[in-house]
Amino acid sequence: MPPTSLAILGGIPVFAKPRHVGTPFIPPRELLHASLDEILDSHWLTNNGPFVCSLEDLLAKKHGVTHAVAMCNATIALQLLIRALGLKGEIIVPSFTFIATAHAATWERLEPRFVEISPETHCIDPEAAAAAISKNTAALLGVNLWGQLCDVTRLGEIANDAGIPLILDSAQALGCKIKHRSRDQPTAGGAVASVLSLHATKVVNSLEGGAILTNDEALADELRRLRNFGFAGYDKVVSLGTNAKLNEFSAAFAIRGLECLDNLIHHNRKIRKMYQESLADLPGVSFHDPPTSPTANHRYAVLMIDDTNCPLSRDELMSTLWAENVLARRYFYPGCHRMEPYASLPASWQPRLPATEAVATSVLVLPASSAVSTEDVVLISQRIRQALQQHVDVRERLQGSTAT
Ligand code: T4K
Repeated sequence: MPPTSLAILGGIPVFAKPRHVGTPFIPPRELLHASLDEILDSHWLTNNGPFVCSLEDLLAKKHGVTHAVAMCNATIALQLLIRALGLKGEIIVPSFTFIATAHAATWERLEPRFVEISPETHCIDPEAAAAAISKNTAALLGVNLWGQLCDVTRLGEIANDAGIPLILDSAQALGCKIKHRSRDQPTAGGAVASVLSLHATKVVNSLEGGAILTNDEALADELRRLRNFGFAGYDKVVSLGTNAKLNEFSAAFAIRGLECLDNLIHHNRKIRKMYQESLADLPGVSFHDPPTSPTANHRYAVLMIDDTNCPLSRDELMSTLWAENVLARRYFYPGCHRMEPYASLPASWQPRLPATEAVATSVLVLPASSAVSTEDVVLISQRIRQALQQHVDVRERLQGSTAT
């Protein structure tokens, strides 16, 4: 069937309901209902209940670590990790990441030093990180972006040489196996801890939630105290703490999701491959496909639009897709260093990050995840192709709509 006219040119949107980049995965309802009944019958709703403990066991096993500490979300988890490690001064972090990475550090009164990413992986460039280390550097904070790993081995070596810990924002990388080491094994390589997100948009979710993975028992104990007001037993408060607990229903939701993880990853791979193959011949369009770790979760489908070769700019293509109810996103534009409060810091502080800025102006994240079907991918790909073919009309219409 020939495709109908593009919605931006007056046609009917290809989807009646929006296709999001992050529609949550909902585990089978009968299983959720059974878990909910169990929780309600037990009258144990939060405070380190049996579902939270089971989730922690599952996450630790899945990631090959000895401890997983569940948290209310990944942002607070990062903050508590920074606090538990007693970090002070500067922290080296990529600018191309969700703003939570930088905010968590800043909230804990660290100064983020933004460094470049590798254009091939979109993850922190280890040599840029090494070059940024100074006497004030407290830690390296790598980010495992798009459900795959940054160069943990090289970053671990750099951190060891500098005598500082490597910690990882693994919010997007549930399922990815990372080498972890304890603080008393400084030459072992790997990260001291990594932080997962179980936010609704992640490959598996607990509505809101997160967890810290580590092989460091003392660190895990400290994190458990910090998330529970500093309690080390009934009536015994040994330090400052906060409330960063995960509730039982969230934990049950994530457990039911983890039971489906292999199928979800299989689906994600298929969706990504379909996008990649169906868009391969389009001028100025490439699919971000770095060499991935065998445990990558493939949650994100990321297009790169090269404005110099593509008949439409990234933003023009995005507007065209939004008219079709395809809500593609330009994550993480324009880069953390260009967002507040970092953009208003003195000029002497402002980093030069040309690779980051080039990537941030090229990325277009397409709807993926369990809620996107293979038929959806065919339709979305067709619309992208059609938009580029009709670029003259599309641009004229977009310019007209901004002029009015
Ligand atoms: N570090 C990194 C590298 C991260 O990516 C994140 C989170 C964090 C740290 C912090 O983790 P948490 O503290 O959240 O555990 C979303 C998520 O809110 C955020 O968790 C995620 N990264 C980020 C990449 O994406 P937005 O601003 O894009 O949210 P929003 O509301 O626009 O939703 C995203 C998409 O999902 C849209 O297409 C709509 C759709 N959606 C969303 C929700 C919440 C649904 O269809 N249903 C839903 O319930 O940040």
